[in-house]
Formats: sequence, C-alpha cells, structure tokens
Amino acid sequence: MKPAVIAYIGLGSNLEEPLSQLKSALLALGEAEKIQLIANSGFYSSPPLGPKDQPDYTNAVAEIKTMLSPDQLLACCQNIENQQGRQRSGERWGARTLDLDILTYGEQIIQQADLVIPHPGISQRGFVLYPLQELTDQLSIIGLGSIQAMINQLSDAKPNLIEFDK
Ligand code: ROI
Repeated sequence: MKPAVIAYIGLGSNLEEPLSQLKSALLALGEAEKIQLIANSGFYSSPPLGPKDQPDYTNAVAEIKTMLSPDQLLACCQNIENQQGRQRSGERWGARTLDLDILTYGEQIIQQADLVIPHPGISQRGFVLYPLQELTDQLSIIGLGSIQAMINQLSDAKPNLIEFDK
C-alpha cells in the first residue's frame, strides 16, 4: 500500500461570511474520504491581491494526511468549493466564496496544465506564508527555501490574525 502523504491546503474566501466558509471547508476536508485533517492555522484577514474592487479576504492553511493522489485531492477540493456555492465567473482574480489551493503534496513536484505543485504563488503571498508558518517551517525540502526566508522577502504587510482556535 502507498504511504499516506502530508499536504498543505490554502483556504481563502471573500464572500458570504468568509470565516464560516473556511470553517465549513475545514469540516468538509476532515470528513472527506482518505483525508485526515491534522491541524489548521489561525484565520487571517488581508486586502485582495489583484483587483482591489472586491472585499478583503479571510485565509487559513490546513495540514492534512491523505491517501488520495494529487489529482484526486484536486477533485476533492473542487467538489468542496462547488458545494459551498462557488460560481466560476471566468474572471481570473475575482471574488469567491471559497478557494482551496493545494500548496504542497509531500515533496512532489507536479507540473500539469490543471495542477502545479508546489503552488506557484506561495513565495509571494503573506496570506499563505504566515498561516503556513504556524504549522511547519520545513518546506525547504521542496526547493522553496524556508518559510521565514520567504517571509523576509515579502513587501506586503503581515495579514491580520482575526481568530486563533486550534
Ligand atoms: N488575495 C488575498 N488577500 N487572499 C486570497 O486568498 C486571494 N486569492 C485570490 C486572489 C484574487 C489572487 N487574491 C487574494 O485568488
């Protein structure tokens, strides 16, 4: 049997009670087949990266252990997004009820049209790095450098911690 893999999932929302959206998504991840929710970060608020004419985002990161393949995990994340009413407007960086991004999947590097892991945005996004740092500082193994080193290179302000419940 294949061993289970540790993966980190970035969660984001800026519509329809973002904090509740993230909490529902964490529950859904924990209940999904072949996924064990190990830990979640606190919840952070930050202004939108990209178009500014949308509400602030709430973000968090989840650490999971999974027997799903990367493609199965992606499908699972998209299911949860759809169940929570995500509309795919076609606008690339528009507002959304829920966004689940696979940040890392073990130490694997994946470059497919529909899935790039490690997630290409990690190193420039404070709203990913700060919550991720609560959970691990061990991502240097996948060639990104330590989380602290990436945080030191950031130009944006630290996102606001709005709730911390583990
Ligand atoms: N901006 C913030 N602050 N948080 C997000 O999760 C987020 N997600 C996105 C874009 C539109 C790029 N901006 C974001 O997809």
